[in-house]
Amino acid sequence: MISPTSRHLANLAYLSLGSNVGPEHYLPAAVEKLRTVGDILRVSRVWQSPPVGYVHQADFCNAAVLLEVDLAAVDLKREVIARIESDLDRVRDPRNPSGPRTIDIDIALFNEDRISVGGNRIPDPEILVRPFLAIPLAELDPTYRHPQTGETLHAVAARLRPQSTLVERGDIRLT
Ligand code: PH2
Ligand code: MG
Ligand code: MG
Repeated sequence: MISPTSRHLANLAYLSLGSNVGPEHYLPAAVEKLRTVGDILRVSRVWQSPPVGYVHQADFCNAAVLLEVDLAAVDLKREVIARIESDLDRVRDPRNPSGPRTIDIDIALFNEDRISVGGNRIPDPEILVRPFLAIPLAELDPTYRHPQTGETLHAVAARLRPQSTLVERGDIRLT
């Protein structure tokens, strides 16, 4: 249930999107669904890179969306994102939680909050080490300062870019 106290908040959710099954379809479809939830203020370009972690799967396409919502982070995750992921054919394999997915939507940053939602930390600690997270997020707001390190997203992305193999997928447009 969506908690009533969260209704009148204007929150900024910085979402990281990933797909390695039908990304040409599922990334734009996810943005269309997010439009019904709040105001989309910015969207990044789409970037392709090899899978990190479980490597025996297709390359990922990653992007980021800045969404203004009247929801607490926990409700955004549990009610809205979970529903959108399942509407978009996300199937979870309990034996391989890092396996292929049509769509993955993670709350990477939420205002300047430092919180935990369903076992996931916000800010997502991986922002500081994964180009596929930092580079799209920096396109949303390069001046945003990481709540724990004070580093701007622009600086994080610039630091990670030399070691990254991201290739722009200009054929997938989210705007
Ligand atoms: N997501 C994962 C595991 N590995 N690799 C890339 N390149 N992009 C992702 O979004 C990604 C991944 C689990 O969420
Ligand atoms: Mg993820
Ligand atoms: Mg996820």
